[in-house]
Amino acid sequence: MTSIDIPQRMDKAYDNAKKTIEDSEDIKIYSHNDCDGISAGSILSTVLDRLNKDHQKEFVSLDKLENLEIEHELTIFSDLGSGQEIDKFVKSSSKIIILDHHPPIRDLNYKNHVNYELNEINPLHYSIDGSHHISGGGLSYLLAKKFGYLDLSWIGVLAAVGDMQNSITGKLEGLNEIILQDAVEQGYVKVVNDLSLYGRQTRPLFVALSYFSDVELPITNNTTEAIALMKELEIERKNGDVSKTLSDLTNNEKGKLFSELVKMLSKAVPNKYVKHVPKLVAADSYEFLCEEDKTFLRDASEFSTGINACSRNNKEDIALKILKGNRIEALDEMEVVLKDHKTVLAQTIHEIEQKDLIVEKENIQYFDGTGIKTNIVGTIAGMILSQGNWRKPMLGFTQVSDENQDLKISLRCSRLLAYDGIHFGNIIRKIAESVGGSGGGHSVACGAYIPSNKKEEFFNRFNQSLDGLIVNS
Ligand SMILES: [Mn+2]
Repeated sequence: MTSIDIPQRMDKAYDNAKKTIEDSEDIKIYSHNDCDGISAGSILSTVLDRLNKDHQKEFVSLDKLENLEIEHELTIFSDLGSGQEIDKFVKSSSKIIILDHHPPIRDLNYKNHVNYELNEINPLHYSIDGSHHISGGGLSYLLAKKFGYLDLSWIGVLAAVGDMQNSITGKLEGLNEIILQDAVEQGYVKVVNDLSLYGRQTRPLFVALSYFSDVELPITNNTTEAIALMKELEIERKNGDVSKTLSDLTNNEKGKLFSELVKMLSKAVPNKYVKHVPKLVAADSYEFLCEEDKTFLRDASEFSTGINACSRNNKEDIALKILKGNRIEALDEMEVVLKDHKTVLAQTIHEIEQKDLIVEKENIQYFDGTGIKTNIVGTIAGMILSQGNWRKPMLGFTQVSDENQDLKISLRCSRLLAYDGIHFGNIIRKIAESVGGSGGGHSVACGAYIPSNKKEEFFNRFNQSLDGLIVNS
């Protein structure tokens, strides 16, 4: 049982939002076009479907929100809106609901001068952590809950995982616990404390092990070593003809693997990181009990990859159909998108390796990703980390678009650096702003936009700013 409560004033804001929705007929949802935002949009759209409310929905990137026209009676923003100057777009007759967990530019006492109806629900207004304690999808679920739709709670769990809200502690915490508790009580989700390896349901275990990249181990990028490790621990590689996945292991086997990984890691990391090692190896995972066993939909983390693949290829409609329950043609479509997405990622990584594009400085490493789409450069940075030096963050840059010469920069790093107290989201924001750009994000995954002629300056400043923080041997 969780002892977390929604702050009273926030709860009241939800009551008001419910009433506004009940009183409105012509509704538009703008939601962010990432896994969290698509989950949020699907929850809201499902609520409106059930209320027989006509509505339109659009998934947008943050920059597209700059020139918006608000024409509908009620506009709901989810997983975005708090950072935007909504006043510029509205009429006095507009009704606006914002459900966002990003840093807000307005506070609770904000008075708009257009006199429109604004109900902005943001956890940061109540000193609740918006990076780890509630996601955009979670905020949308809490609204659905006001209508009694507790069956949508699993999507709130998916949104939080897709938003990496559990990435530091390996658990869902804060208001996320309320959502998780609903999902567990309703029978939609099972929490499994498990090894922290990606691909629990679908990836052969020896492959999952070879992707371990927070620290470079003998098994990293080496399936032969991974297979040898399993043999040594007497863990069978196959079930009949099929490779075992993490979800096939007995608790005893998981225990042996956990101990061995902790041992290997403790030997491989500098002393100051040793205390953080167990957190690298174990974490809660979330299983969707209504999904078929051994499919990527069964595990929250793998499911979120499917949604992300759709979002990065502008196929939000497919993701939306899946989230609304279509498991027939939408699932086939998503599998195709996912497969193509993985092919593109593998090709791109191969190219970066072939061309030897990773540049290493004292405290950082980066690659020129010119030609890579802006929305996958972060994923690539995360995957390529295992080719570089895990002690340093990996950054990649690419041009924003043919029309816009600015650079999009993405950063990924080992979770050990975050456990050690480094928050790269804050650092990248500061450095980007110092060269006339903008940035932010999580401690282990973040990004920035900067003018292209400031590239050298940006990387130099970034490198310098980490003096003394990075173990760079
Ligand atoms: Mn979000």
